[in-house]
Amino acid sequence: MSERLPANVKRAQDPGGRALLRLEHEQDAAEVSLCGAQVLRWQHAGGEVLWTASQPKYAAGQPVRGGVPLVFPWFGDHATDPKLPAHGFARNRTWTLVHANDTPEVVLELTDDEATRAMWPHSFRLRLSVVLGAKLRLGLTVENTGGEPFAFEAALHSYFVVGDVRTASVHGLEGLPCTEQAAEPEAQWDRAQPLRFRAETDRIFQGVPERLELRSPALARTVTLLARDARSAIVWNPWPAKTAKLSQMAPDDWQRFCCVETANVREHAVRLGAGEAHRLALAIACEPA
Ligand code: TA6
Repeated sequence: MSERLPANVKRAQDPGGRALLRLEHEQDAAEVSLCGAQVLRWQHAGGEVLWTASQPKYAAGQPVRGGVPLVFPWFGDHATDPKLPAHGFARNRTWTLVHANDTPEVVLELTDDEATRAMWPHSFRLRLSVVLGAKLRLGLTVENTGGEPFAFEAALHSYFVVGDVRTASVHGLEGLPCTEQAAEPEAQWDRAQPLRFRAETDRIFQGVPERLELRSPALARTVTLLARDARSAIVWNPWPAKTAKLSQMAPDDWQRFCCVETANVREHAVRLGAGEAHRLALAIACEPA
């Protein structure tokens, strides 16, 4: 898209010189990288809502650790080929701006090419809509543009600033079936209670409600996630031991964030017939607690 942008959508560059789009609304701003259609920042009511690692790498073909990396078409490690990128390839590819308006909204697009088909033999069109207003609204549309059905996993892998993860809590997942993937998790926890962080946490919840809350007493802040057509949620904090093995992280970074991811994974992978489409939507609100 080469035509002029609305006044509240500006082309800019991130610290690594990669192209990004800056959306402005009243005193708020959001930044979206064309690399991976990754929302990098959301400044709201004078504060940053999305977390970024202390040693971020803004390099071509890889996600910054933070913001909202997109997971597609598989979640986690590839089921059979360890050489393929974790969390799929969508977050590593350069997307194209196909629409912008003065809401403000931007729509970025990624379609299959030889490189993606070598990793995943299907034709697809992804579109990510980002709308900035009182809330930050994301919509990920997946279209099967080929002649054969396919199944995919997808997630909005959102990193949130929490101040001190040891006093944060996630509400709305109580009593749901979940799988803990952490290497050194909490020995046991009361599933009837809101999720608290007391050890490495890497839990996949299924059959999740549309509304989840992340409460951060250290910031006197509540983030509300209102999702549509997302049946999974993943809650993640690496705790110190795993943090030491992760890229872009300072040793104490684990204390200041958690991920609450809006997804369709594992048994809730989405199946699309030829020509069918699916839209995963998320509205993020951030208010004083
Ligand atoms: O969503 C949780 C998770 O799958 C963790 O296991 C951890 O690997 C995290 O994603 C970050 O993955 P990344 O590939 O971005 O380092």
